Amino acid sequence: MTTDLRARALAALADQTIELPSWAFGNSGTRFKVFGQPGVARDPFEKIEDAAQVHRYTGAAPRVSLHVPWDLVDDFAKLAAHAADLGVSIGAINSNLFQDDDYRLGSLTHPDEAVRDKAIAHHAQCVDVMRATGSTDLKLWLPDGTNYAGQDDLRGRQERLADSLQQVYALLDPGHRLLLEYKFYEPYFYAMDIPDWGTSLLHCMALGEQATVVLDTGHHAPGTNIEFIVMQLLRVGRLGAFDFNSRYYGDDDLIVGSADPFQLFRIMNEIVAADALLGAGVNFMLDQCHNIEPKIPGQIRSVMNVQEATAKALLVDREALAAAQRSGDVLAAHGALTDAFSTDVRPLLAELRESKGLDADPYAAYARSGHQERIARERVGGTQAGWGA
Ligand code: RM4
Ligand code: MN
Repeated sequence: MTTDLRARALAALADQTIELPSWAFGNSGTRFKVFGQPGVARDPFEKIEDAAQVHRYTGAAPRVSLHVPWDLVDDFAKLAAHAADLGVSIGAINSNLFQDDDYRLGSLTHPDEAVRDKAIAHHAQCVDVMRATGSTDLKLWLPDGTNYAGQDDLRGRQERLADSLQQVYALLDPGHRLLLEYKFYEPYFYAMDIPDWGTSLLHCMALGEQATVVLDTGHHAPGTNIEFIVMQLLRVGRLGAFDFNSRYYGDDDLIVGSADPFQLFRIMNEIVAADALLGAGVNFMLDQCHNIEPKIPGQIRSVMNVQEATAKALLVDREALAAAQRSGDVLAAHGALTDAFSTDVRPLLAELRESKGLDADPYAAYARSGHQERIARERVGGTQAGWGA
């Protein structure tokens, strides 16, 4: 790698940030079993303490997304101050439309206006949380859908959704954004109401400039070319955020970069090619669950994986790539990517961390710190956090 490319990569990596999900620090599992783990956070304050540990060792994770009502507290200003004391801040506020009996047939798409109103009012509550915590992003994953052909009118549901979203959008302050997520299946299996990026984008475009698409890497059919979607959303300035995770089958929510590091590299390559790593309004978030592995180390590993993929994307020789593309040299063009992907960027990242006064290996440094043993010892009594409201 040239010294120039290396220096530019280091500078970009120094400013890259990754947002952590509060729910990664609570207990989670599958529909078969939720395993408890010693030392798991019991309330949102402890979740933020855990997230702050990830930031302390990586220096790259200064924000925490909250989920409402899971993270409801009496005093959100106090929670934000607690975060600030620990060197982090509150990121996106996630609404929850998937755990209320009233939403069996839908929330923002429900045939009954009273239920739709309730789902809209929930977003007013989330916007209040944004105001109290200084968050700028309202993140909406719509779990609505149908299980059987004919169960409801597909088009009617879209019209009701458009109307509900407009009411949610109207709640936002000028500096706020609406991040609209899509998912191709689950919890419904015939038709989801926002199954894909196209549907999400259409709704965002109808709403206005403050609405952008969230791409959760686990929310596509197997084999989908995700980097193509990244490129397309960047082209039209509507990629608001990622929910990063890995999948082998469905929405597995495994550690980002664990299943297919080359895919993560290809995604970050589109980001770097479009100069969208910094200052382009793309919020790089994690949406993961650590069902069997310890949570803080799981998040540290995830941040490191995103940094590695980013570093490799920054090392692509873009001049050589463009020249090969222009001359139709298929293998040289592909080689420009695979050369960068094959580079061991761990020494570069170690250098970056040391220049920030951090340990070269955040994962090992956290393990040595004794923190995991301390929380296991100290956090006794109370109820561990999980997917309950
Ligand atoms: C959903 C979706 C949302 C996340 C919840 C926990 O599948 O990915 O982003 O808030 O899970
Ligand atoms: Mn998600």
